[in-house]
Amino acid sequence: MGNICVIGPRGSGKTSYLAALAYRNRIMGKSKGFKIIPLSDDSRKLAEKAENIICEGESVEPTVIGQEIQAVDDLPYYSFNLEIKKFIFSKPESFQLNVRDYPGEVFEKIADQNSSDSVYEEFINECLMKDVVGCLILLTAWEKGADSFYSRVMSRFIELMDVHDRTNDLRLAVAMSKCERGELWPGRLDPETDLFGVHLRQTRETLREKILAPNLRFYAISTFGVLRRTDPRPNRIDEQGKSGMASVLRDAPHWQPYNMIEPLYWLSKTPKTQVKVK
Ligand SMILES: Nc1nc2c(ncn2[C@@H]2O[C@H](COP(=O)(O)OP(=O)(O)OP(=O)(O)O)[C@@H](O)[C@H]2O)c(=O)[nH]1
Ligand SMILES: [Mg+2]
Repeated sequence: MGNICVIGPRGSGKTSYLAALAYRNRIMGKSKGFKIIPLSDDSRKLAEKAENIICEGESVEPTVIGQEIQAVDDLPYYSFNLEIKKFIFSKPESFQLNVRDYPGEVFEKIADQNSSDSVYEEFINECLMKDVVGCLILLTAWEKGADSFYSRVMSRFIELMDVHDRTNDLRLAVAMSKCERGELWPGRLDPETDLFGVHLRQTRETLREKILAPNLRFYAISTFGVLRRTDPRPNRIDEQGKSGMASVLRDAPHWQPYNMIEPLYWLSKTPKTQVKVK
């Protein structure tokens, strides 16, 4: 059983990632050694919408705080059961994953010391509650300015972890999302060195400095993936969606997301407490 937070800036792919998790099982989950079963009403609804979200970009609308969403409880809350079979003859391991789909807006507010709206405060309190085992942090930008911004957000987030007494027992899986992008794809094999070390070095250092090594891992993930093992072109095209340009799958029958489960598996293995070493 694991409460996990998926957080990240606007447009970093959080809703798409969750939709893909909900949908994946229908097309290939079982054959790839894992099985995902949506448990809550919200996750069942997401599974139904997922095909349109992923394949047609229909309703990948930004998650925003507004009239319909005035409190964290108004945001969708997904529960899945994940069953993973690591080796052919091994017994499957099963764990429950509970996750809320937060808007990027609240993540971006972390850097702002004066932020004090109620949704933001509820978000921080919920994310850093003792029964949350870890956070999957999706970062996406690597152009000029992104590194220093992410680094500021992370630095403040770590201060907040400290205030909530979570510095030593909250795991952070920090992922570069949309890693099928040509410039990033070759770096996916060792993302800590070849993605974060190259494009988000300051962010990596801020995290390494303050988070215990056993509680920190870097990942590369892509909800869309590439066309084929032998054809590393992104399985993605940009189309006009309902609310502006949206990226959608290019070749749905060959959809092969990259590394979506690995960070969840690691987060779910969180030991309850870590020995304090610094
Ligand atoms: N290239 C690429 N685009 C993706 C991927 N995953 C999502 N996207 C696109 O990124 C855009 C934003 O995706 P969302 O899932 O809405 O992002 P979000 O993090 O939920 O955004 P907010 O709700 O605003 O915080 C959409 O156009 C998606 O189609 C991916 O793996 N690769
Ligand atoms: Mg969203």
